[in-house]
Amino acid sequence: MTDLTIAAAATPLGEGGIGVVRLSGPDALVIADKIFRGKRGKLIDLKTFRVRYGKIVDPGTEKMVDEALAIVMRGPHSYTAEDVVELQCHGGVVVVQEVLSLCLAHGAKLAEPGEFTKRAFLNGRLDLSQAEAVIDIVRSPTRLGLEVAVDQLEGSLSRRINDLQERLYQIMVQVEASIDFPEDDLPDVEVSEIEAGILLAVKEIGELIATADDGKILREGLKTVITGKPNVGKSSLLNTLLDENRALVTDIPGTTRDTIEEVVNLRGIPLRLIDTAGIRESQDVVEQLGVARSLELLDQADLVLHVLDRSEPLSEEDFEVLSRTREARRIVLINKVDLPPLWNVEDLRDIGNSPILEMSLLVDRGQVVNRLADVILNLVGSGDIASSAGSRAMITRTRHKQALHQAEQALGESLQTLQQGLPLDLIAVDLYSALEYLGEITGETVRENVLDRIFAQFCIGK
Ligand SMILES: Nc1nc2c(ncn2[C@@H]2O[C@H](COP(=O)(O)OP(=O)(O)OP(=O)(O)O)[C@@H](O)[C@H]2O)c(=O)[nH]1
Ligand SMILES: [Mg+2]
Repeated sequence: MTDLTIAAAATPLGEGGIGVVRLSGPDALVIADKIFRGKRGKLIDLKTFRVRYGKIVDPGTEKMVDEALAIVMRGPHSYTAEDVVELQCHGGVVVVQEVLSLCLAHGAKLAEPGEFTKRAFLNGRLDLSQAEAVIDIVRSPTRLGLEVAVDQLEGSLSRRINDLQERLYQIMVQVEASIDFPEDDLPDVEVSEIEAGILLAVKEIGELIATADDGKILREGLKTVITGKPNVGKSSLLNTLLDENRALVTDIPGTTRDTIEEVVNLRGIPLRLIDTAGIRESQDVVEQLGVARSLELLDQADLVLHVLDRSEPLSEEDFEVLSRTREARRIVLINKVDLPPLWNVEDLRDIGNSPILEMSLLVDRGQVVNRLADVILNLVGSGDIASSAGSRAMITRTRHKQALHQAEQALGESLQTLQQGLPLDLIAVDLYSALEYLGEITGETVRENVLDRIFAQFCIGK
């Protein structure tokens, strides 16, 4: 527990119904009492989970700053497990800042990003995967993403990890018992029992890792880059999927020069759609920059939507981009089929097994969205993200996935040691590191710099 009391605005700075300033720490009530004048006495005398109406004043002059409600939540039953006071004032930029300044002037320290949640973790109220779920809840781009994050906050992942750890501990106990009494060689039954236990753990870790692709998509969205040469209909596609005229569409090739990014909710899957400048050789400096950026984005895409125009001859630019995205998860969209065709699907090269969709963004916009949604949902993740989310623990972060991979590897090594009949001390070492890697997920064994990185992603006041 720390002896510093922190304060921050818990609501975004802007106009709103209410604005909340939150205090947490041993002096939360004392500091609040310095600036809050309750109608019926001091907050320090108030029971936990009670609300009091009153005024916020500058104690030097007793001048009123705002009227407010004060909520008292005493530790350990509070968000941070410390004493917490939330001051609900009117939701305005200046008034919230004034109330916060008063808290800071009377003994509180300005909270760092994520510091409230970090305290909840350090005080043992949440484990690390649950603390991470808090920020995922705040940021979740769709309802499905929210469901997965809420499950994680509820401990779905923690329980799986704790369960795995518990069983590995038991194996460890068996192994260590036999190290302590080396004269009694381990009977064969016990060796095969240990082996079976480790194999089962490896299998379960593998199952968790297998959810990582879907999990990442639900948490972060699918980075979807729309590419193709100029004038094929890329911006028309963006507008169609968004159902609004977000990007400029003209019949002049080279209309889009900068990238445009928008999030679309496609049956629960968040697509981070990026419309890019059409790719071609250009003398125009601005357009060249746009093309360079398009190419860069192509390399980072989770999904590429390559648009082609069937009413214009295929060109080297078409083929260049097709060959560049050969390895990518890609859908080839043949547009403008309402116009007389100048080529056929057979004329395409470097298509691999990318699905092909023929369409007209001018004539059947409504159908395009549905057909494209079917193809995308088939192509990404497990193909059935929507129904698998919420029904099981999912891995949504690279950090968790890496820790699981490392645990898997350590267990793999312990199996080899076992199969080669090497001394059991060696297995103990591998089991121990597998346990440590699993502990990184829940935060048992995580290093301080990793913690700092995690909480730095939060906003101030969370
Ligand atoms: N006939 C026909 N015209 C279309 C279709 N889709 C788009 N267009 C037209 O094609 C032109 C170019 O469309 P955009 O969406 O601006 O193309 P773009 O690929 O974004 O072009 P750049 O930004 O220049 O790279 C516009 O005049 C659109 O109205 C289609 O299916 N059929
Ligand atoms: Mg465009």
